[in-house]
Amino acid sequence: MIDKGMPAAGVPDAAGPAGRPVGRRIVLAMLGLGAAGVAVGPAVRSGLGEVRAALSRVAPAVVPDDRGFRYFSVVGSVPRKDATTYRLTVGGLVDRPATYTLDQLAALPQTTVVHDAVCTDGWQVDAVPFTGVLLRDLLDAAGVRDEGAAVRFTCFDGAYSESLTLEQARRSDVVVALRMFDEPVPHDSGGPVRLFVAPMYFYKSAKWLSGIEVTSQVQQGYWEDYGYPVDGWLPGEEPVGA
Ligand SMILES: Nc1nc2c(c(=O)[nH]1)N[C@H]1C(S)=C(S)[C@@H](COP(=O)(O)O)O[C@H]1N2
Ligand SMILES: [Mo]
Repeated sequence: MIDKGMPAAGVPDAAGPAGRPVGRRIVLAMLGLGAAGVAVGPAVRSGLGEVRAALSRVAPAVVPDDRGFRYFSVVGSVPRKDATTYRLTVGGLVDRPATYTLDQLAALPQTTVVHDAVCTDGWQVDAVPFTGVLLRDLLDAAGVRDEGAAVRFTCFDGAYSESLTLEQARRSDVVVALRMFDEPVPHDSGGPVRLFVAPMYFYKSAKWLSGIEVTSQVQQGYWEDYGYPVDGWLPGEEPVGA
């Protein structure tokens, strides 16, 4: 099932984290680790994990960092952005499109959301504090038009995308994060600005966030093109009646 020469359709940069192609042997080693995996229920792992496992050249970091995060990127290298070069645009179906610098985002009211970060691969980091601007504040500042029903996120890695319904986007636990554990979000963790959609699997939390676009309907994101659910609720988090 793995590495049967699957074309890299939708995988713009079929290379490992170091920019080198990930060979079959390494992929098998990773799958071995995945099979030994933990926490997430078997249904989730077989449903979602295998999708990603089949994309044999997209390699998550095998070794967790000291907090337990495993670096993930669908491209081999991501440009670094700082206070001088970083920009976040808010546009689409809004009355007042805007572009924010890092300093401008930092000057807005900041909210801390604490929640477990849970990857579908079977790892999680408990109670991660992410601090930043509530997504709904940026949407309100932009003035969502009546036709707006969803939000699409794009990233300066040039490849990843995600989306939420407007209702999900307006929740008080969805934050455009500038800080993590009360430090600036590091590059490897998606800094200087990443999304944190606390009640959903971590794939919904786009790293290296560069664009927020209000759309008329949900446009599925990167992993969703491979079968991941668009509504990526964590177990028990799905709103009643949703
Ligand atoms: N831009 C971008 N965002 C992304 C991803 C990615 O590959 N690119 N991977 C997602 C997945 S599947 C997970 S589990 C987390 C990983 O975050 P980390 O690298 O900080 O551990 O980021 C999510 N956001
Ligand atoms: Mo993930």
